[in-house]
Amino acid sequence: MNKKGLFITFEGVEGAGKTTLIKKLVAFFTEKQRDVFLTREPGGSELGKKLRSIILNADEKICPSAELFLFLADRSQHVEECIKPALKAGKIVLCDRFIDSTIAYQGYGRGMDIAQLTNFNTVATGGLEPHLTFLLDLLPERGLKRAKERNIEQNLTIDEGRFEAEALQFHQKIREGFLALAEQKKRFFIVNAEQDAEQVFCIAKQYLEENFLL
Ligand code: Z5A
Repeated sequence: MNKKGLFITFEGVEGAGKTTLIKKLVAFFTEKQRDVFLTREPGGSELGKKLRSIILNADEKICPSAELFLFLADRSQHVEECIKPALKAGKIVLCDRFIDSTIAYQGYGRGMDIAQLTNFNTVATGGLEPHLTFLLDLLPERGLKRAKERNIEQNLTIDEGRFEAEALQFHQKIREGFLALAEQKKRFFIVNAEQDAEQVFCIAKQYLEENFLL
């Protein structure tokens, strides 16, 4: 791989193991002396941090279109302020959720028009697409259980519960949405997230080494 920026995104249902994989990849890239920029949506920029606390708060009454535009506002600022400069500086950008989450959650989950959402995404990103997207595929009931156990273990209060509060059927639609996207877009690589975290990391690492010449 040359020293041009590389943009990698991570998608999947809640609790699929994105954060866990990203942490392992940060260590892997750092060992290779590559400059990594770790970020997430929502909440990657300063404005985004404020938006995140509004968007994910289940007590805040937000209609589906307002929810969508909050995610898009977060993304617009994030791309301009954080992602584009990091790529320009030749960094490896690891982003926890990006455009595909909008299609899966607001499109497949909330039932909004996918073609329209795709156009909105293009406005928010200026057409920027990831080079690679890891889809951690897991049954939503498994992911939700993992996330719940993590919250108990780490004594985390659930003040970001807007989507956790949704029925299992909603989360099943999200998984279907991600799988449909992965069939359409070449940049996706699906990893079976049922495997233990180390195996998930080894598969992701091997794919990177084979396809991005690290
Ligand atoms: N959203 C949207 O609707 N539209 C949009 O455009 C965007 C987002 C960008 C953000 O949630 C929410 O916003 C998200 C979509 C919506 N809602 N949901 N649901 P978030 O950022 O707060 O959280 P999240 O993205 O859903 O992920 P998470 O709960 O943080 O999960 P994770 O990062 O994928 O998993 P983890 O923290 O790495 O792992 C969870 C636990 O499982 C933890 O205890 C790990 O130690 C354990 N784990 C991890 N991997 C494994 C394996 N392989 N085996 C066993 N246990 C494991």
